[in-house]
Amino acid sequence: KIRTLVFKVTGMTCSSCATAVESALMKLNGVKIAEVSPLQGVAVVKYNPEIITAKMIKEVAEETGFQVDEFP
Ligand code: 9UX
Repeated sequence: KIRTLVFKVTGMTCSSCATAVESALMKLNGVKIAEVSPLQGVAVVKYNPEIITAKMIKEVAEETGFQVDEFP
């Protein structure tokens, strides 16, 4: 079962930023798809919650230097 989460990503100013976040997320076991829009400051992540948690996704995404928050 795949779950889709939308995160708010604060601080991206160019498309390379978005690519960096996407690459970091796509390396994760359990993440199927990560699409990041630098203009909207949004990351859409499709993942398997039996393999990885939303918190882990947030923490890895933040290692790229941006603040990442789950939309409530
Ligand atoms: Mo984007 Mo570049 O926000 O160092 S500015 S990757």
